[in-house]
Amino acid sequence: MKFYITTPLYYVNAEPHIGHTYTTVAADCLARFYRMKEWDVFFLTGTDEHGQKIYEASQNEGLTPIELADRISEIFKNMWKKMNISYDRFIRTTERQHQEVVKRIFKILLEKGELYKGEYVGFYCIHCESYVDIEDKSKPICPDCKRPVSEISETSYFFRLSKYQTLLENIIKNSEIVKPEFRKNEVLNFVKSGLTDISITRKNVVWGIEAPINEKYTIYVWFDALLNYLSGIGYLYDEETFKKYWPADVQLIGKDIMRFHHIIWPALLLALDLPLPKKIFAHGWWISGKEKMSKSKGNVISPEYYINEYGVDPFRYFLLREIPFGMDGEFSEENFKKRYNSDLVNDFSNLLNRSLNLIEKKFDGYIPEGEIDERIFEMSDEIYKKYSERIENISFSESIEEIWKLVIFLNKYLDEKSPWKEKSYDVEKTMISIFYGIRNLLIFLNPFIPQTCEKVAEMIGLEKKEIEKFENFKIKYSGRIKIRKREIIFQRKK
Ligand code: ME8
Repeated sequence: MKFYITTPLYYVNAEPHIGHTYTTVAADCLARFYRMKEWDVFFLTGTDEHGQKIYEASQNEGLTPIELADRISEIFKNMWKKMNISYDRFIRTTERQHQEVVKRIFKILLEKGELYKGEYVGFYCIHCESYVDIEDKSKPICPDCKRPVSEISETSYFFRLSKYQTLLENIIKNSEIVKPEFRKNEVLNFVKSGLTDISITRKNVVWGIEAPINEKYTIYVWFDALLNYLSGIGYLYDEETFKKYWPADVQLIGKDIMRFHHIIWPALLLALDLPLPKKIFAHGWWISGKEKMSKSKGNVISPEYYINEYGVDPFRYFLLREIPFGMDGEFSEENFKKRYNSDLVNDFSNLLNRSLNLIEKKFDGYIPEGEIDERIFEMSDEIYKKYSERIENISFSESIEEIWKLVIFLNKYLDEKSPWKEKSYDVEKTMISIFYGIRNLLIFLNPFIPQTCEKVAEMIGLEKKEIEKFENFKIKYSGRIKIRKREIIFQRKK
């Protein structure tokens, strides 16, 4: 089985913020989940580097566009390294190979009659890199970001988007392509309201891929950027890889870029006679101070603070646990701290401390051998089924809730059996069962908080590879296992 997952390509006009880390951590969690099922996974992310917006940002910083792109794409890569993002490829739209693919696709579409030359008269929002309809022409403001827009009147090549209206309507209605489900109507209504052909070349934008024709045009940045999902896995130059992974299984995006992904993108694929992605999931926004986070509003929360103050894994955990994936959520330190102290410190870290402490005191650090309470395995089995279902449905928070049933069970089990009391009985059985319960937790939580799981595995005397496959949660070890060292994984924050 294969699993191809993508994130949007982030613009290089600004450094990564919490919103970018959100989509990327979510994609990473899915990629890790499917790798643990031993599927052949390809995880693509990268940066979107052309267009007016980047050009202007570079001018403001006194750099050339490629200098800015080099600098910011490096910052994205470093951030992903810090956050343990296990991408298979980081694509930059300024790469030669990607540019060649975009040019070839342009030519193919031109030859197929999917493109035609016309005149574009209308408005353009540089911030959204989007052609926009303006209600009040005396005050030309972008309907989405509310910034002033510029008027354009120029010849251009158009893509016949309108031709796909009925086909798209049927596809959206009858497939899983628009996710979550509650977004379907919104997209359908937009399609039904009428699609117009879109201009995909620009005359006066210098920072873009040159159109492969005898006139001087650059290619519209969204046409260029969307095609990364094809060029990133070898379309038109490595057919074997492309055949292996296309169509994409899950494409993650924020709800801000749904129209590009749920309408223009499938139409381009239809025009190229390519199969459509299985799911394009639009998640909600992190809000800060009641508004969507963005650099220009000055309400951007930097991931660095949370990584330094709490650690990478608590940050990953919070992003995926706090809010159901399709919904918006307020990002605040207060909420973060609450979640951190209750789930990671009280429930998880305390379970580890109490258990390892006992094993050390009562058994000299050796995991006792003997009978295991079968409920641990029965429960793990059931949890794994539900957890898998939920994660396959891209419901991260709900899937963690399932895993947490085991955390709660183990804490309760420990309380009930009270192996620290003088007169407790079944101490061996209790502790060996707790050990296997913890082992299974590490397996289940591995896609979410990989660094922590690896560290705890090492602490309890296991190898990293033993928690890297879901199959392993059924295994019972033979031979003695000794705890290696003990440390407090998560410290309470005041
Ligand atoms: O749109 N909350 O790039 P971009 C949640 N280059 N997610 C957020 C967010 C927030 N407040 N802010 C940003 C582009 N995101 C194009 C994409 S794809 C071919 C081209 C995330 O840098 C979310 O995934 O503006 C959103 O869709 C993406 O960052 C936009 O990143």
